[in-house]
Amino acid sequence: MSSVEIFINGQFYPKADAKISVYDHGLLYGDGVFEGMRAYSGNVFRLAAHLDRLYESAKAIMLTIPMSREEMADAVRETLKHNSLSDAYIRLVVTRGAGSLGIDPTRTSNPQVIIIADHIELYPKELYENGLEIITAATIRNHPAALSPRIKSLNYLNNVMAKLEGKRAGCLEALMLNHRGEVAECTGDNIFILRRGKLITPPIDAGILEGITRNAVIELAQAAGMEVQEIPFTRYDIYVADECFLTGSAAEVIPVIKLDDRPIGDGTVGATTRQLSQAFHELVRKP
Ligand code: PXG
Repeated sequence: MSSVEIFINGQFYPKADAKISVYDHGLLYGDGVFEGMRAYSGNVFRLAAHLDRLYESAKAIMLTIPMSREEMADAVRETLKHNSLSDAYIRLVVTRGAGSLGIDPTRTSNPQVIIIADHIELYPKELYENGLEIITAATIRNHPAALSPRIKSLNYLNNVMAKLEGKRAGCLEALMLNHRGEVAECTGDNIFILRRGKLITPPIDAGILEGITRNAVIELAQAAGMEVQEIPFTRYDIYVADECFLTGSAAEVIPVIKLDDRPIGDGTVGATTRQLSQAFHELVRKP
């Protein structure tokens, strides 16, 4: 694979030389924010929505991003161009910067802006055809009063722990419940179920990340005449659902055929899931 060059604070560095300080609070405390997005045929899918979320996440943690939104959008496109990539996964990271060894974020200087454009394959291709099996993790999603799940922060340890639970149970993704025991989302993907012809997904106040893929799929479903409900539900509703799928920038739309060893519907990929997945792939390639 050709060598990737990484954007750090306005300059490009070969992957092996792309480094930041070990005193950076992003490393020491997970103090920073990030975005994961995709480019299709040279266009970054919903770049403006990703930048809205990035700047809002930063505002929520009182981190001032040292670039305007326009400069950031240009930097993202420049990173793709610099690496001659038209279909890619883009990871944008803003850390609090290097400081003292104490937590105090006011003693840091120079937030670091890092943009990586590379390829990602989250799940093997056959799982998009055959569907994923997931389990419910015992680790719950962050309590919204502790750290809002709406902030896409570098502090992903609760999702990492849930992912590990999934892996140890032989699953590539895990379902996370919220502090009320309702379905929230998976470790890096939002969740949808289809039941009696209605598409259902947890509301934002269930304590989830407002996924950009989620929002695109809701729009596609509504445009296709489906009824979409953003309402709280529990695992029971997944056990008795007709179909289930996950959405995310990295995962795109991936079917789920089993939760906690119970087949969902007839245990195969459903027609609506296929329809929405296809509609999503058409949407992202629209100029
Ligand atoms: N929920 C969470 C907790 C996420 O981190 C999504 C939903 C989907 O959001 P978008 O906007 O992408 O539709 C995410 C984002 C990974 C990985 O390796 C996944 C994400 C971010 C970083 C890494 O699985 N997903």
